[in-house]
Amino acid sequence: MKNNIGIFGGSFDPMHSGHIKLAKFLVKELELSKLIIVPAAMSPFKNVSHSADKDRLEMCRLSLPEACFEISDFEISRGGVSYSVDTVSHFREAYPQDELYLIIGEDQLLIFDKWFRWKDILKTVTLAAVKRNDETSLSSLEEFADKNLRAFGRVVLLPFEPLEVSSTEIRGKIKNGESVAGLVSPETEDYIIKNGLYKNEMNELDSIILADVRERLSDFRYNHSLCVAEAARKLALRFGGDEKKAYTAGIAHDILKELPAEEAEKLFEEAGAVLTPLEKHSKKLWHAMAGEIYLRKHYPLPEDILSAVRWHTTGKENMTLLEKIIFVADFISDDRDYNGVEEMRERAKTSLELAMEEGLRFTIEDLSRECRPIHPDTLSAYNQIILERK
Ligand code: DGI
Ligand code: FE
Ligand code: FE
Repeated sequence: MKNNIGIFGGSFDPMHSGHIKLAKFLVKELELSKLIIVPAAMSPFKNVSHSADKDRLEMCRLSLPEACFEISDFEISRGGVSYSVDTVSHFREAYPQDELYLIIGEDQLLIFDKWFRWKDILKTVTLAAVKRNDETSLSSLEEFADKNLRAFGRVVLLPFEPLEVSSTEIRGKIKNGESVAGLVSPETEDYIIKNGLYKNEMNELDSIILADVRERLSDFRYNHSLCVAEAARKLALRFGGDEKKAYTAGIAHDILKELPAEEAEKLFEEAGAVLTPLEKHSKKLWHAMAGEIYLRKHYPLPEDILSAVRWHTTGKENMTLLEKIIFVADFISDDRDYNGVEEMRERAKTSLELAMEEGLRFTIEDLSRECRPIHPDTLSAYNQIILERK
């Protein structure tokens, strides 16, 4: 006997009541013996995925436990971004005799002839487009399918009343500590809370800056930036600072660490920045100065974040809490493994000043041993801490 089988892809991050309602509707409407849910693989560096693959799969299972639903890790285990044509071919091989339906939204139907190898998709499966009950009339979609698609395969349109709920909304609520009862299955809600998913969601600006950092830095330094951000967030929590600002500053602090010297010079010139002879000589200091100029030019960041980036390498007199947090986070982040890092982490548990003192001494000793100049701001920061030490 020929069975009807549906293929329903998406990021499902997380699967919500709207997906569940649609999945159940599809089983009934298309008389499916099985609906295969295929969570998509996400590009790790674009930061579009908010929870781990295994969590998205598990939340799908928790949302649709009935036997007629199958949760497939096909796209996730292939890795990379999959083309639908590969996914439908895979299921066609698995079910050579059955009627396969690929579920898409009406917005996708209207651009379906732009999909990669769309004619092959139509050859392989029936397209089932879910249509909202709104202005776009069913007949105009039918007309579109007739004119552009049906010469190549079967297309059915399914009018459906969607729920007003989105994964973005759910992630936002979790992040703000609000309840998502009713928006996801109760089991999914438990799972989200138990595993702390979406709690520390990155905001939009952070993910844009992080993508920029990713492009500009080696894997090693990109990872360092993430570690500093995380360390800064924890320090902010410990010492009453702004966790979000600390995280953003951490991500951004070394953004220009690998910028070629000529480009840094151009930035200084453009911004009218005048460097002292010592600063001109010590190129290692440039990334903090250039970083501030670059970030100010490209992102709407508040002054306190910009200045935390500006002073993260030398420090200075009268540092703000956020400046101290970034300075110390740079020394104690998880990726650091120099001699004495453990003692530094211990110091940072009791006081930022204690850790700064040690970090500054470490830098001053190191530089003088190597006969390199010490920036006056580094000395001012150190002296102030020593003089004010209780
Ligand atoms: O960017 P990171 O490697 O994460 O760390 P950072 O921004 O603290 O940079 C460390 C480098 O900067 C290191 O090579 C020493 C140098 N540095 C820090 N303070 C001074 C300094 N160089 C000079 N000449 N004078 C300073 O006061
Ligand atoms: Fe740095
Ligand atoms: Fe750093």
